[in-house]
Amino acid sequence: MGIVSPGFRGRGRGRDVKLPPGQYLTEDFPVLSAGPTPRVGKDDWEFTVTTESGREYSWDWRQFMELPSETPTVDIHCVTKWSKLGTRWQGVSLDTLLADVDTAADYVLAHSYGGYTTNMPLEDVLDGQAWIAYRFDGEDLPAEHGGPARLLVPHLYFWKSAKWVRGLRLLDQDEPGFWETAGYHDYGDPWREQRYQGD
Ligand SMILES: Nc1nc2c(c(=O)[nH]1)N[C@H]1C(S)=C(S)[C@@H](COP(=O)(O)O)O[C@H]1N2
Ligand SMILES: [Mo]
Repeated sequence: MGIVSPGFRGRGRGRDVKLPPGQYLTEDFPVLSAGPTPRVGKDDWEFTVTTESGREYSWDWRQFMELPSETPTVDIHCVTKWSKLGTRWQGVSLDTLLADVDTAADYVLAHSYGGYTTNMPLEDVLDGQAWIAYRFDGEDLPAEHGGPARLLVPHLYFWKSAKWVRGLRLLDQDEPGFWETAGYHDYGDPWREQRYQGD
């Protein structure tokens, strides 16, 4: 008899759990931050989209709360190998935020209060794939998990989901962010195990 008890692989509410290669399941919600947690009050919070021509679109918290929100339930995959299934969020779709933004850019660089950045193709944050999330599991998003609001891009490794997000820069040319500059993969698809440059 092995140390993996029968039925272990069947965990996760009866469905067959399919994880990206090299990942393991966790039930808790680890905190991974490269620096101190910025404390950004909702009164001071602002979210700005800057286009490739320098045009800016900004929302303060009150305006942001007036936008229609969605409640995605998604699986998240951290490059340190934990995955968490069925996480429940509330946030504003990037489709909503970018709907009236005049751009022909191909890339986006998300930037955060505290200085963190991360990049991805613009098409990866459109078509129902990304949100600015402000609630997790029915509660306001705690500061350690990125509150007041964070980017949520669950189909890419979780380092792309910038906590304390303050804006998006839309760019004609790809520009690597914090971890991408440090040797992590430019795109970061967990299903293709794109952890590091060259993967
Ligand atoms: N601003 C900011 N966003 C960040 C990070 C960070 O250090 N700073 N870490 C990233 C990494 S590596 C992961 S795995 C997730 C962790 O989110 P969590 O702490 O809510 O689990 O946030 C991502 N977003
Ligand atoms: Mo991570």
